[in-house]
Amino acid sequence: MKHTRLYLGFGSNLGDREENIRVAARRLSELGIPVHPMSRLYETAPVGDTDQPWFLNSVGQASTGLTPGQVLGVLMEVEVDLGRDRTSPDFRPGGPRPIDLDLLLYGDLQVRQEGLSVPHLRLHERRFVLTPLVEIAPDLIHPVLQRSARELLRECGDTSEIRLHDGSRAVEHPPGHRV
Ligand code: PH2
Ligand code: MG
Ligand code: MG
Repeated sequence: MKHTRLYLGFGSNLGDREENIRVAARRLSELGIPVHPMSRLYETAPVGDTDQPWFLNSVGQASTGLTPGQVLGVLMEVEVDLGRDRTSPDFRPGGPRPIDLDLLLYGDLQVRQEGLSVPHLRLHERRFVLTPLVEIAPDLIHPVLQRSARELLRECGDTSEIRLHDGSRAVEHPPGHRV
């Protein structure tokens, strides 16, 4: 079976964020999307809807025989498994979530259709994606923009705060932001 290399974005800002990301990666591997390598975890200020807790973000590489549509199905299954509930009255698009799994890149594939956009539409605009991506794949070429991950990070206008997660649970957050 033909295998394709893909890149996944991991984000969490509710509950035990580190555990959520680790469990998600393990579940993905069990479901046919072995994630390796995975970047370190980054502590990132929320982008877009800023009235929510800080995120932990990471990016993982995987290789799979699954189609992009099948990958999306698996990502959604794991998100739901980990408590993501899009039907809850508390749910807001772009708002807080125990886990967010995004298909960033699927080989050199370019698709723009309802429910499936690869490369991810905002990948090049987000330091919380580009910083961990550069850590594991600095020379990766974005198939549409034709620039490496490293170049995209250098040219990215996003100035929101991001720092390496120190692995401890005693992380500082701005006043009013509880994890
Ligand atoms: N995800 C969002 C919206 N804003 N901000 C950060 N720092 N990290 C995220 O993963 C994130 C976000 C919607 O997917
Ligand atoms: Mg996302
Ligand atoms: Mg998402």
